[in-house]
Amino acid sequence: MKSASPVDRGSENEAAQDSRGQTATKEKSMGMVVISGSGLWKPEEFVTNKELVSSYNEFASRFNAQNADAIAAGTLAEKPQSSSDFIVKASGIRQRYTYRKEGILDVERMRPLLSVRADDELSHQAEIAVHAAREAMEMAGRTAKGIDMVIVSCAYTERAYPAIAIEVQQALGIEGFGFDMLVACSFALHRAHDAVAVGSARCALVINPELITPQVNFKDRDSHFIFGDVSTAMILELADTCTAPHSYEILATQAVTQYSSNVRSNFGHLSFASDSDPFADDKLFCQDGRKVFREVCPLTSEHLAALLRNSGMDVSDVRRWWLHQANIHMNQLIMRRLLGREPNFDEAPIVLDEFANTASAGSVIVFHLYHEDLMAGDTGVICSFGAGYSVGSLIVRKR
Ligand code: CO8
Repeated sequence: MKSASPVDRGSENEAAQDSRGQTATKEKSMGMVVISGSGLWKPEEFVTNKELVSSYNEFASRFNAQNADAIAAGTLAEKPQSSSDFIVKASGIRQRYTYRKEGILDVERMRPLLSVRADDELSHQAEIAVHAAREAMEMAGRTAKGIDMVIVSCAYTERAYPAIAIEVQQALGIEGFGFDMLVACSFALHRAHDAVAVGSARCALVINPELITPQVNFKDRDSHFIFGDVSTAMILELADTCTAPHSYEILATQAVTQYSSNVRSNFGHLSFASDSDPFADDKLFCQDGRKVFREVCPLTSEHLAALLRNSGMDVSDVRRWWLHQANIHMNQLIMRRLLGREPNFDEAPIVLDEFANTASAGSVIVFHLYHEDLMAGDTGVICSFGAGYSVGSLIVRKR
């Protein structure tokens, strides 16, 4: 399904729609919404490719030895060895931050060891959300009093309810309302933008507390290296109220979704009733990486081309591309399709080597780390893409 997320600001707007039904809206001055702050929290602990591969290979060797007869009889597949060189070459990833490293490299465990927190303690995910939120609030010069909407958007929330966003709201002393969304950052930024634009919120805090390593299958050679943990945040408010030193007008937003099971986790509340194993492999991150690569790159580059076209802009008008950090070849291919040449780091920064894929947080990480050098009037694009499939983007201009 393809859907558009137009923003209607009355006669001051210029909205354009292309043949695929994607809509971008270019705003002029009235009710202009800005990004006024961003925050990034990363764990102290990280796992290098070398550590990860060494642990996986030991696990695979033990598995193969323990199941030698079945493997020889052809009833069980041998576990192949992983390689650091392959990981760097295929993905650009050299390490990943881990909220808890303990347990991940333990061949008898192969998953992080997290404590169970009591119901009256701050949850793991709310804790990392608060870290990133505080930095974004500081950058925007906003206290809790000035914020009235909190959105937590990420690949997983650690429980169904109460919403992590509401817990964060309480921890920070924010009045108003909050909710969780299981989708990439741009979709949450769109919701925040629209709420501030129409006045249902004055100032929104959007947080991406990505605790992904607990859902990674570290026994699967094809995907054990892809994800890392991190937390990011952004503040959105009206340009009129913004006093931040670095702020960005949101000129246009656009979103598209297209159903696919090629990135999937079957983890969910039905496991209890369906008598299926809640810890089976299909309840962890699963993907057909080649198909994802083949299908998401054209979807994203066409989406971005349409966004610019519908906004009356050209790719050459964009000073910086803050793209989701999925895989270095995906990011390069998307940019090549747009620019007709290789992008350089200054145009489209990459942080995969340090952070790996951090789902909804990836494009916010690159924005946070690489925006202060832009000059007033410079234009950039924030774009997230991935599971769903879902692609969302925003055109922003430095004030
Ligand atoms: N070590 C050594 N060899 C390996 C390894 C390994 N670890 N893994 C695979 N190989 C082998 C394969 O078996 C294959 O061997 P052969 O040629 O003999 O069959 C060979 O290497 C090549 O394998 P592939 O063709 O599979 O390798 P690719 O070059 O396609 O790279 C990737 C694999 C890196 C997985 C690549 O396909 C990829 O990155 N695809 C895109 C995946 C992606 O981006 N997925 C995420 C999208 S969604 C998202 O980012 C948002 C968050 C989603 C929410 C979920 C959060 C948890």
